[in-house]
Amino acid sequence: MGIKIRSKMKIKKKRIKMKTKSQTTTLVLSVLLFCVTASHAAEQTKQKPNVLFIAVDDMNDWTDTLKGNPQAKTPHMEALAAKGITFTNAHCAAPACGPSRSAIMSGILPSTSGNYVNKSSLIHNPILNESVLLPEFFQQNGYQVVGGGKLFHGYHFNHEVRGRGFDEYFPSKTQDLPSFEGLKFTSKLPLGGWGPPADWGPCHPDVTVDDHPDGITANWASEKLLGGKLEEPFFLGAGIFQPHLPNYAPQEYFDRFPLEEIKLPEGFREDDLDDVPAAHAKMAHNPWLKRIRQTGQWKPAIQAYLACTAMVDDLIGQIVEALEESPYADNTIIVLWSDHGFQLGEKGRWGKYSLWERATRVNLMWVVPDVTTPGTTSERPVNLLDIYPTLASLTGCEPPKGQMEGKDLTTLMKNPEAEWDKTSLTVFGYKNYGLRSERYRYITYADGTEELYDHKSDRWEWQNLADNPEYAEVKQEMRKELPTHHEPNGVTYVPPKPNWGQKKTKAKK
Ligand SMILES: [Ca+2]
Repeated sequence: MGIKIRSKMKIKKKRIKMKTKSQTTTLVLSVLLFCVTASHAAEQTKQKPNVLFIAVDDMNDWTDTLKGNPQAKTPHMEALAAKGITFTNAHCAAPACGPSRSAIMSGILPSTSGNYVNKSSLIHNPILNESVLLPEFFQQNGYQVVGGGKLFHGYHFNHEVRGRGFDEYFPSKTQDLPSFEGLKFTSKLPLGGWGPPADWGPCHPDVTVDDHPDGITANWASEKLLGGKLEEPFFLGAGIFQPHLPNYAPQEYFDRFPLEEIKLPEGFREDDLDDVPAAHAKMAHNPWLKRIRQTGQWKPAIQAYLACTAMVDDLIGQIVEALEESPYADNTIIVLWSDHGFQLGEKGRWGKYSLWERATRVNLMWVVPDVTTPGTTSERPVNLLDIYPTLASLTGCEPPKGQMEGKDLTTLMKNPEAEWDKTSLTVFGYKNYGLRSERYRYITYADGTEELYDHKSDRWEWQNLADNPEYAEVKQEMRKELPTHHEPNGVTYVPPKPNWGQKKTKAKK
């Protein structure tokens, strides 16, 4: 609303200016026109929109906007949705941090690059290494490029990309995540034996969100925006790490979700895997749910995911509010995305790494001054791969030739119901594909086995229709959308074990 009022005022001011000019002498008019033309050209260059790029890790559709779980509380994302457009049928290019983010940052499909899993190297992959990565793209187009927190996959950023394309990075160009050292705990963490990367729990009551690595990233982003020292046009990326495991958050967020009120996922069914080909387990084995159930930790783990999501929502609210209070509010595009979904028990899984809806569906929201209409949604199938070409289009910067495999979403921003014959593709590993149309999900694995779900009647993908002859034509149509090129697995990079500050997470004395 505010954005609209402000742009109307701008137009009115311009009109008054024109009227004054028409009343001057011819000579003065010519001089003025020359000045106006020159200043207009300068203004056009200056007026390239800024980009606020907010990334969230492992956030599935348990949000108010995507309605994947009524227990979720995300009022700030809901407020953001009211300002722009939410894509409700958006999916990742890959259901893992590394390949998903490599695809976002390059605009290249995993099946084209061979960057399929977290261990796939980025810089030792010639296709990706020779591509213009998104920060580099903005740098080359005269933007000031700053970033903080998790934007690339951690290994890629800290050990490979090392700040490439960024003028400035927080905390540094070799460390994307702020320190976990401010986190202390009173109680023993539930899966202590597994180590922090797979754990969860509330922090010591003295710990506030400002001590949390994500709070630190959000404070950095807010200070950047409010400090007034960014050079326009700028690209500011803020990467929030939660609700990625370990799900640590201040106690107040756990208090918002009393354990006795926690419900198990609506999409869970004990016999759900009975009609699913075995290939899914080969693609990525995941034993966590079994362990979580055995130790009676299912509801506490769900509570922790909801708590961390609520914290992230607060931080999104903080960053967006900082933008709105900044001098850049009227000329900044906001794009918010999560890198893939997460299963909290559905289909026997705790984690991502699958081609089902729970792992592929993501949050994708945009606020684009003078382009998006407040409070709109689009159900057309879109992909995170579309972010790069869309940003190029919205900023008027020419995208690198032959690199973009996603689509420009501007058409849907202007008309959310515009004709859109595209499907959305998720790739995980060599020749494993999940394809989402407006109605169906089709999955095909490297061994040729298949799944097909009708979302019109089966939102939890309980009934595999792949063997039902009535759907032969649907399958045939979906298959036409699959990639024709299947790049072999790229170079593997085995990074050093991350330091989670494990010793620092012991009980506070
Ligand atoms: Ca992730």
